[in-house]
Amino acid sequence: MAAGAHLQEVVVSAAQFFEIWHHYDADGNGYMDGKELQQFIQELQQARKKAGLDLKPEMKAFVDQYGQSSDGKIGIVELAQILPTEENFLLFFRCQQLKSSEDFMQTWRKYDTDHSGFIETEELKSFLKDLLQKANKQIADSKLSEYTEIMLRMFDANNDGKLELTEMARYVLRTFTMNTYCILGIKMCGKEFNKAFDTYDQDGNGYIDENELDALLKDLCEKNKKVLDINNLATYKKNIMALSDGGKLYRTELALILSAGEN
Ligand SMILES: [Ca+2]
Ligand SMILES: [Ca+2]
Ligand SMILES: [Ca+2]
Ligand SMILES: [Ca+2]
Repeated sequence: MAAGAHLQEVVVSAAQFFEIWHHYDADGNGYMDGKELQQFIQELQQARKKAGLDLKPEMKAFVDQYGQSSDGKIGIVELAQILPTEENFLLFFRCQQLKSSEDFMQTWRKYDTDHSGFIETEELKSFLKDLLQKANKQIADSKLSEYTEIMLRMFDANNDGKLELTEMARYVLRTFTMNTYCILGIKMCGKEFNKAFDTYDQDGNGYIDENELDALLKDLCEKNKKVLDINNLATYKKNIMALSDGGKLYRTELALILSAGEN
């Protein structure tokens, strides 16, 4: 069945939700925007009509808000609120206790139990399990595995079967601006990163502080003029510092942001 047909469902299952998202975010940039969004709105209205279903109030509000404008931009979290999504699955999008970058980093550290720098399947599963438990929901282990699989596929932009910080942050962290994603898009190889870290940790105390970060970012902007704008330096700095541990960026932390890993 085509993804568009799922829009006729009274309840959209987790798997259908994933197909819908995947289909309408055609360019895979993490948003439904421009033509994608207009197509979605059109087909949503058609599908509900065809199935003899009214637009739910949240759908109607959404159509009213975005139907006429070409600059709308919908993330996965918003989509989950608009569609009649399977209740337990929807919960993952509702109980986002991650209000700040700091919360996010703490959660990340907690669930990356093997300190690999990635959230792998089992770690994601225990994260989702805890979320459900906090909401007093009991679900079968098989269902939890299904949700985990779907969440993983949904967030895993580079298809390596595990989540890196940036893949997760893109969806969960609303405070991240597009500007910051530009920074996150610049990855150095492991060697290059270590060299940069040693260079910019000027006092050699093992972490990059705010002033040292300033120097690092200036040089990064200089080297990547096409993607980074030196005028945004303060924003970049603010967003990266927000991920730090009390103003200190340790090697492993900064590596999550700037290093592409081994080699
Ligand atoms: Ca898109
Ligand atoms: Ca891990
Ligand atoms: Ca990945
Ligand atoms: Ca230092």
